[in-house]
Amino acid sequence: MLKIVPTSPFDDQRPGTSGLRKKTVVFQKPGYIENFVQSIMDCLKGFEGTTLVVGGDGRFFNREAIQIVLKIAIANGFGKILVGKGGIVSTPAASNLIRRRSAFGGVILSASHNPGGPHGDFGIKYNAGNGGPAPEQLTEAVFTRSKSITEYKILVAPDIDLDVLGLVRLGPGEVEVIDPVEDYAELMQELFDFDRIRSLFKAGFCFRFDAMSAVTGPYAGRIFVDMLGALPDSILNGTPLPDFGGHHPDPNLINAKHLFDLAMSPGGPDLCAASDGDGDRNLIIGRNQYVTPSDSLAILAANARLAPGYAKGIAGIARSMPTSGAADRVAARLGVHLYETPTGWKFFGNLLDAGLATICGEESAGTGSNHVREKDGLWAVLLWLNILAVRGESVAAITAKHWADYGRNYYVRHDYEEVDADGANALMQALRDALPGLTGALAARPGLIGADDFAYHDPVDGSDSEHQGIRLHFENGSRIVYRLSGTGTSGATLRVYIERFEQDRAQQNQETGGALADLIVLSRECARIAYYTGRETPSVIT
Ligand code: VG1
Ligand code: CO
Repeated sequence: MLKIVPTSPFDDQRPGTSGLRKKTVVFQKPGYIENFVQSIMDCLKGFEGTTLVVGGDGRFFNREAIQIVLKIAIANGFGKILVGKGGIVSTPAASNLIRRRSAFGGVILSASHNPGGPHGDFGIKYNAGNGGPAPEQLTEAVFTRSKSITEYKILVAPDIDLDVLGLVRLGPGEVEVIDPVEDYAELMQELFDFDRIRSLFKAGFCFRFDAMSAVTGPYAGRIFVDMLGALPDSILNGTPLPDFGGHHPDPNLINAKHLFDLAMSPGGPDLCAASDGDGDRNLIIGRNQYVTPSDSLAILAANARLAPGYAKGIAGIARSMPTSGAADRVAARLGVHLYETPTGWKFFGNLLDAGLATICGEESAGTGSNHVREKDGLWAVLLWLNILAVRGESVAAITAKHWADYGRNYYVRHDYEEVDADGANALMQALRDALPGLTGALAARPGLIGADDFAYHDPVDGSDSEHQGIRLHFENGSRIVYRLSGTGTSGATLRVYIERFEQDRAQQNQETGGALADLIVLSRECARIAYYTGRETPSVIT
């Protein structure tokens, strides 16, 4: 039975960098998620009778939200829904399912690396038929629609049992509960040399992967242990839990400090890795060697040919603007184009679809390729394993050789989290006002040779995105970048990205904080951070 429910619009459903993210309690407000899902349906065209992929990262409210999505999607005319068993599908696996199964699109329930639980965050996003996040025009249309919506359509039907594989009818449509790992594991087998990685493990290579009690546990167990022969105790926190075991599923050096300590300990594992809530981020730490995401992108791109899926070479590299310039020199060496895009994976989609780029990455622990249209945590770990297996060298040796060859970009990100939104906006405005002619707090700064507000012109669809971050350019390629986060759920978060290039091999072994000390002081002074935010120091350093 179909029910049309009168509803009133919500005015706070503006999707950010990657979908709509709010406190879980906001999503639990009567009609909130229904409004947003119906708004998505109202903005899509021509989906009658087609297939939709649905799944999430297993966080609190995931199962309830999925039942609502299934009933609204079929009430609106979708013919079939593929949903992961237990409501589980990682973000990259959802992207793959949309593509492989020729679905019209997908709905992913996740707030990614944000904490979950009743007091944590929840999120939802729509991915299009290419498997990638909805383009800005669509997310804007959905937001506009959510402000004027007056009713939603939903089936009146019992809930689907998400724990039983197979096909069941739901109203006029059908739902297939599928194994969320199978298609993804097949794709990984096509891209990487599983035989060589298997030999690596057989030879005693010591590996730890922390799934952070989030979505990647089932994927890691199947691929690393069952298929590649890693020891079962290689996987830490491998069972998805609604509250992620009370941990923060963001694989950075603070939340995964135990991995860092393990990798730095005498006789520690050869490779420690982790992924985030929805499986699209990656953390890579070799024995005695942390690899920054920016360096990881550069090293993976430089060595991609060692994996069967990239043996013919890569067409181009894309990185988000705040990501360090390390990949730029790899692109130059390979003779391929380097694309610099705004933050957020959606900007890579057009480049990948058009075949202009093959490998993409962001400083925020996101790396991926044209195999799907999302960043992909396990993919990055598998590509590292493939490279390590073929080169037979340690992570530290590969990284040191890379720096010696290409130069090193010292890099750090400072986050000032949950600051007052008005203060953060005023800080950005003051910087913008000072850009022409380098006036105000930008006047007479040593080494500052220029500044701009990053704007991107999409070479594929011709769209323009402005105000994507303030860049201060210093001599020798050093940079300070400022932008406000689009994924936070309370107050504002100011992100400051600091980078210095070092070609001299003798100078490549400094401690990052020391190597960047002068620029760090400048980053605070140029933006008058303490004045606008009341914070002397950042809350998170990655
Ligand atoms: C952050 C990162 C950005 C990433 C986004 C989504 O956005 O900086 O690089 O694409 O999260 O990642 P922001 O606007 O807060 O800086 V995820 O793992 O949430 O899909
Ligand atoms: Co994520």
